[in-house]
Amino acid sequence: MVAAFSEQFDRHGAWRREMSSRLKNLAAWLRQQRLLDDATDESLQRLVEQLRSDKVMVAFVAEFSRGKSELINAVFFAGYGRRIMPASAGRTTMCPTELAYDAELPPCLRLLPIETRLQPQALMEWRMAPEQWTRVDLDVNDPQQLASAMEKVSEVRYVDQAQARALGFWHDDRPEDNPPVNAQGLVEVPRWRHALINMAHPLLRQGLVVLDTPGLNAIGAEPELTVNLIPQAQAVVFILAADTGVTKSDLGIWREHVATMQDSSSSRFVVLNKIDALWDELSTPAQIEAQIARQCADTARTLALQDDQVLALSAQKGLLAKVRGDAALLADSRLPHFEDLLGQQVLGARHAMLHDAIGAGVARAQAEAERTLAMRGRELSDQTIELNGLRGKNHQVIHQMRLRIEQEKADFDRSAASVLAVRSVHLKLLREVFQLLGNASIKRELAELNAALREPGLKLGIKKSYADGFERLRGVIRQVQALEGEIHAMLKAAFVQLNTDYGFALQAAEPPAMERFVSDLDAVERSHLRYLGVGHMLQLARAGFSEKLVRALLTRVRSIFETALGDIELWNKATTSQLDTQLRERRRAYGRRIDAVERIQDAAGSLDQRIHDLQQEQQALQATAQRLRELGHELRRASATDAADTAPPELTEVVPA
Ligand SMILES: Nc1nc2c(ncn2[C@@H]2O[C@H](COP(=O)(O)OP(=O)(O)O)[C@@H](O)[C@H]2O)c(=O)[nH]1
Ligand SMILES: [Mg+2]
Repeated sequence: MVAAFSEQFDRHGAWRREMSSRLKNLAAWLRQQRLLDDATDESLQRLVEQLRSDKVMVAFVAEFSRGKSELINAVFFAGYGRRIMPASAGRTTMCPTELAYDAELPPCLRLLPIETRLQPQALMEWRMAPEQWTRVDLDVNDPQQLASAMEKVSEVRYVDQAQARALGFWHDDRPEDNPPVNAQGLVEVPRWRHALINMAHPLLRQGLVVLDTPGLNAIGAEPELTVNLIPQAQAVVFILAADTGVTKSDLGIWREHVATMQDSSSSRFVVLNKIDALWDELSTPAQIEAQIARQCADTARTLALQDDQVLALSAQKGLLAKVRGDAALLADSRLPHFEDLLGQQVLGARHAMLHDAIGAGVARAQAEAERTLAMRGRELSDQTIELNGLRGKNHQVIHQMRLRIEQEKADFDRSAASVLAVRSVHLKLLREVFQLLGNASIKRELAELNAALREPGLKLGIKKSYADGFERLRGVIRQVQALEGEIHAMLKAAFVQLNTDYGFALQAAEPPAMERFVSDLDAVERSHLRYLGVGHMLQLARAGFSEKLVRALLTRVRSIFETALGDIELWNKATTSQLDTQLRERRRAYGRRIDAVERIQDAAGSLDQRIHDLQQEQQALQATAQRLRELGHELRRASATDAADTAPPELTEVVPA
């Protein structure tokens, strides 16, 4: 069964919504049972947020006029019945364009003027300065207005060579790659540097982000695109055209931006577009078929791929067929096969990632709740034994027992001091971790690389500086890992002591793994080195360019360190919550025991009645434990349902018991 990308994405969206409503129900139920500590609450909320805001970015990377925008229209926007991205001869995207949905904003197109390239800020920083962008509101109900507003991404300006050079579109060392000069000696450059389209399209609402890029010249001039944006996309679609074959500049883009991403986690697709150019009326279908196969094989060989890794299709006919509802033409366009693969790979990977996160989160919540239930169960049976021992005893014995419980409680109250001592050691170590992952630390570790990049002139030793800088950053993560180990060992020892001394059931949670941040750093380093490796050394000699690269680097490293910090904070919270929960549960149990004995002393309640109540509470506790297992099981089962394979599930409300 071949499923259109939009259907697969809808199902994935429905699955995400279902999972988040199940997680919310789990949290509500846990809260009702007084089994939800702060840390579990926060980690479940984070999961819900992750499910809600999960983004899937599909980046289209290719030379001018290969049909990127047309393919985007065909796969995502055919429902509008017309082109949304400008894709007709002479009306091509001139600047990188991101299509996404942000509920905080009205439907609009935001454009960042090309002149911002003369300033050092990274694209990420410009994103946070909305006033610098030109905003055009979009009327989503008026396809005509929509399409004409979108044409802004095709706007150009004419500047002299010096300006073109300053903007990054003119290179004296590679004259053959420079844009043409008009009769007045002026160079055509894009009017905008970056475009953000905000639209409440169903796919975009569910977290799809589409990145349309212009050709080689413009991509090359924006280092951040290459080192940050494209490597972070979940899928990169590289497009060639059947009528042009593989040209030198196609190869340039392939080598520079696509081929090297093999080792990254994103899926890569190679599309041979415009196969309708081969639909020759005088050839038989078999001949056409053979010709397409031959061209795919040639392309595969040039790019060093397997034949079946090149997907032949016609974006234009695919779009036309969808708009007209022409099933035969749609089949001929071969668009559905590409959509199916795109959906399966991208959403499959997304599903697996979220499924793992849900599994881990639910298992943690369940373990925490089970620990509390076990503790409650133990208290109940201790108390039952205690009360059974009072049968037929006189007042004096009962009084003695009360004194003993009060003594025990006084002993227990002293545990608070020990808990406090553990916490203060814990916090001291954590503060070291927070400092290591803070901004000052990043700046310090990258100071040399930063200085090397900012030094004027050719930077021949720059690769070494990168290697050193990143080794230092990895060193920081290793230090954090060591501290985590230290904290974990300290907590384990302290918990064993507290458990023996005061009858707690504390268990030190495993620290969050840091390996993934090391590999994130590796990926950033690779993307920078790769970028410098393909002929950007000369550009690096320009101060403005290096400045941008430095800023792009810092923002990226900062976000990796912040994520690591977030994980560690949650781990810390889990420890604190566990201590709080156990202190609270124990205190409550003492209160109940004293209360029970008091009632018996005052003859306010019969011993038998009290013991009977305890038995009922035990049963209720078992029912709760059973329900907890069921909820966990249901959640895991629903999460495992492959979003891409099943019909959208009904949104079942798990009614709190
Ligand atoms: N014959 C044919 N032309 C196409 C196809 N896809 C795109 N085109 C045309 O190729 C030109 C460039 O397409 P566009 O999407 O703007 O290319 P981009 O620069 O890569 O975004 C436009 O005139 C399109 O109509 C296709 O599948 N078949
Ligand atoms: Mg385009």
